[in-house]
Amino acid sequence: MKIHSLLVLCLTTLATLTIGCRVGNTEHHHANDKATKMAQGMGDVKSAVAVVHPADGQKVMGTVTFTDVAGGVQVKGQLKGFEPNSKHGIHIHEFGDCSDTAKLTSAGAHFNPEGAKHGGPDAAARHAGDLGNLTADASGAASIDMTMKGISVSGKNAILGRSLIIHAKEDDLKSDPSGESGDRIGCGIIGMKKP
Ligand SMILES: [Cu+2]
Ligand SMILES: [Zn+2]
Repeated sequence: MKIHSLLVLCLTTLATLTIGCRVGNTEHHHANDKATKMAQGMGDVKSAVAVVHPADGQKVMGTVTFTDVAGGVQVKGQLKGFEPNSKHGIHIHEFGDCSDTAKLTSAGAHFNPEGAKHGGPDAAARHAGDLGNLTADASGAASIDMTMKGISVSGKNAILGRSLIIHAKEDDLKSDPSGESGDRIGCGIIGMKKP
């Protein structure tokens, strides 16, 4: 009887330990799976949109779409509310935060994942977020349609969740860190586009 009881105790203990271990492992795996799926989910997003709103006292507004294409991201859109025949720096900034409606400092600096210096969209050395300039026509409207290298919507150097910023002045495409493009007059968060 005594040996039998001991055996049962041993088996019970072993079973408890094994189950405990399994539960621990299962929870661990669930947490990992969730993180992986979330990351994969974000990585699957191929198109995004930014609706640009004016900073306090400004007028610029419009919509710009971002679509993964071979070699980069196609950036396409229309904006209005500029002075006629004017030029304005346009960049992707690091944070999707337009909450500082006065100065838009909440958007942070130019998106610069490679630690480069500021440049134009075609320069060898440039911030990934350097889109160059918008040129407004006589009615104060401007359009953009270009392929940006070195970024993706949600893969390497992802722009999803960052912001698109429009400036008061022309970007000189060389002065580090911001091209001397002046105040930030418009901001749009780059979010998932409805398919
Ligand atoms: Cu900027
Ligand atoms: Zn820059």
